[in-house]
Amino acid sequence: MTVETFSSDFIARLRHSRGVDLETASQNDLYSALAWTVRKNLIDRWLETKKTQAAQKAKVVAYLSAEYLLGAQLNNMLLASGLEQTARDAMASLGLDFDKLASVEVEPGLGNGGLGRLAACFVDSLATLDIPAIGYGIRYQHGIFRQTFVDGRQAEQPDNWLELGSPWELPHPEASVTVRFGGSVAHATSATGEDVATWTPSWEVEAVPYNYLVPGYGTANVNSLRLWSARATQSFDLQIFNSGDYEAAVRAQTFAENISQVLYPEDSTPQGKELRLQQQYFFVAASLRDMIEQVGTSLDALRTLPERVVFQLNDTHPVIAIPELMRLLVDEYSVAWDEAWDITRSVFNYTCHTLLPEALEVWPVELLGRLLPRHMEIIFRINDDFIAELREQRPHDELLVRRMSIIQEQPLRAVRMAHLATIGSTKVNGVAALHSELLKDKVLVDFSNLWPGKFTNVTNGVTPRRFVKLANPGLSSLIDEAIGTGWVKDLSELRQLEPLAEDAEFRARFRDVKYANKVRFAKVLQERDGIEVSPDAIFDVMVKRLHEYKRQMLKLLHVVSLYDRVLKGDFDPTTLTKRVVLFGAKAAPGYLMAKEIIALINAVGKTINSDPRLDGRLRIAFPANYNVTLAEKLIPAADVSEQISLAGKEASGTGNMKFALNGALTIGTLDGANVEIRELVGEDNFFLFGLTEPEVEQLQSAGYQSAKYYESNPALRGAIDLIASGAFSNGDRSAFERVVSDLLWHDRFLVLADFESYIEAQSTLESAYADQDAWSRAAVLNVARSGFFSSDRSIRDYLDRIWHAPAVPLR
Ligand code: GPW
Repeated sequence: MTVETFSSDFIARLRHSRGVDLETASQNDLYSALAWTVRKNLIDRWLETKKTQAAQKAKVVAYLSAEYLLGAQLNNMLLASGLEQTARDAMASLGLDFDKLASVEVEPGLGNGGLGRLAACFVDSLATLDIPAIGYGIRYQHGIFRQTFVDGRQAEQPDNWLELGSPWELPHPEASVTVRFGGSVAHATSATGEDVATWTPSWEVEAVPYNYLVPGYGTANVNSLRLWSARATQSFDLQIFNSGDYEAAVRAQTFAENISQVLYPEDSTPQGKELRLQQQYFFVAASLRDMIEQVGTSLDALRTLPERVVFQLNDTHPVIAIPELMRLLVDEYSVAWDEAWDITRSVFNYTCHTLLPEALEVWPVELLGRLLPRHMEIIFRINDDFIAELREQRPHDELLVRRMSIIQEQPLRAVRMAHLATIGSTKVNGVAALHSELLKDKVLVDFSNLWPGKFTNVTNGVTPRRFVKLANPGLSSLIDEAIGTGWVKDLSELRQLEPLAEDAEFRARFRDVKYANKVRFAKVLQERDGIEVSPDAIFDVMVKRLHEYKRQMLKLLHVVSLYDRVLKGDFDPTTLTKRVVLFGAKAAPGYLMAKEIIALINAVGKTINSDPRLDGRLRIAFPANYNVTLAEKLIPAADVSEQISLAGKEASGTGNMKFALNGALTIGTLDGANVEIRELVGEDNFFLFGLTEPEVEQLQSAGYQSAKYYESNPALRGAIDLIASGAFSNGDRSAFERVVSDLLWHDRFLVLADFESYIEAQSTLESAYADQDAWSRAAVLNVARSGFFSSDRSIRDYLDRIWHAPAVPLR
């Protein structure tokens, strides 16, 4: 495509779809036309992909995820279509500023954090590897909230990403699927003596599919993401309307459409709200129906399901799919229960993403039984069969039965979704080596004893397209020059950079790229947030959801203790290496402690940033509303990556991988994928600190008392006392009382126990940074040795260990 055809397509699109010309177009008109022009160039590939995959009856990977944190679309679509330069030149030829237009896009933030971003990386890699795959999820009208700070405290604004329409989606209301809820179940016995259940639901909604293109990189393949949007059904409306109650009919519409209104903003802590269960069943029921219809609903076709599709459950959020498939097979298609169960178990696999007990989803039997009465019965039967089998294999162990039952009795009768997922799946995987071990040995130990072969690991990964090629063009060019361009599709090729770590000239160029990225980010921060940072400082970065187990408090105590020592005249601040501590973090709106910590970070920032005694050598920068768009600018600029969760709590982490791939050095604990990062990059190129997971266990079972660490470590005591003194709250000693007393009397995540070790590692880091050439060598080695963390590799592992779905390349 030439610049001229691009331009004329663009103008035509502006006129014919938006009804405006160049002179009258708004920024949104221009952005939309630009997006449409780019999209047009991927549609033929997309249609060809669908045709080829259908013709071959290839096995399809159906990824079921309640979240997709996609990030901006235009940049990725341009990369996939190879049109970036053409589009830029075309806009320039029309006198338009490409970058300004691109910045009109509001990223689809249909996820909370790591789990949702992982799903987005996975669909990217599946497409790139030519795997027939579809991502299923929910088209939330409002994605993750927009965060602002009011007097340093988090305030939430609704995300309105659809306000001006999205040019990337293709709605298909004619292909809607009806999803039913509530009502009651009647039972009868068939002529052959089988139980026949008839579910009479009490209400229903329509699920409208919206398709999104998921283009592979360096391939013609373009897969689909299908997100469902809720709409009131005609009959539902009509029923009420005929009764003459017009207002009720309109209200019913609102009620139905509520289902896909908003993403629940809790990350790793389910709230157990009824609407959330409605969302889960809504998208899962529509997706199963969609998939099954593609395979066929005759008995013969249904029996081929395991060869035609594999469903991957992204955590327990879509696990209601297991009883739903049983219901479809048994109740709607008259498959015998045992055969249906064999089919069901062979098509599902479950990925667990946590170790925190409070993150394990449970649904009260009362709620689930009211919303989905037939599913509740099916779950009970699955459980009865499972327990009968268990009692046969492990007689006289009723405690084991209670531990493993899908139904928990205390403190509330509820369905343990992780147990249902494990029982109903072929494979269960964790998301990093350590996490998968802990899953097997702790969280799901009874199940791994019963079915050792069921458990496996697939270490997470990130897409090198978005997080290196697009986000870090400077580094990408440098790599291209050194080893060619093959790394974007085969990230293990980065290994070829290793010898260049010894090349002083290469290191200097690598340093120049990092510096330029810091300058670029400083500019973004200035324009976006009015925050000033100097590119000459160490960029020390901690970006992730605010959660106590991730320990933003530990990072903050480091800063406060430095400040405290300066105040006490312990050392001369001019000897400090200039450092900007960058935070980015959203707190779940109902997570009060997390919000207190945000307020404290901002309060400390306000004080130290304006204290002349620090001479600008230590600053905190906390831009609000950290999202994928900001990450793409921030990560390439980072010198230091903070991965400081308590060992045994972070399942994997994926930000850690993005930083290493962009040449930041990690300071971290032996948690999640940090363990593998350190093994690969080498212990000399990683700043390790903190207790190990077994040490954490030991300390906690011996009776951890955080106050002892406070008593015995003067630097720690100084930092905590300074916070408690009101130094960051205009003398108000009570302002951060909750945070302080929690640290002193609870400290569930052993912040105080790891403080000393952390401070030591930070001082080692600071000395290391002083030798810029040695630092660059370590940074180059981080890049060269992190190719393993491509999500392409994760997907190959899923294919080998779990999915067994062959690639279907286009001719
Ligand atoms: F609790 N993760 C997340 F396991 O982002 F469901 N949200 C969640 O709700 C959960 C996990 C859940 C994250 C993990 O915390 C992180 O360690 C991991 O890297 C990521 O999922 C992707 O596997």
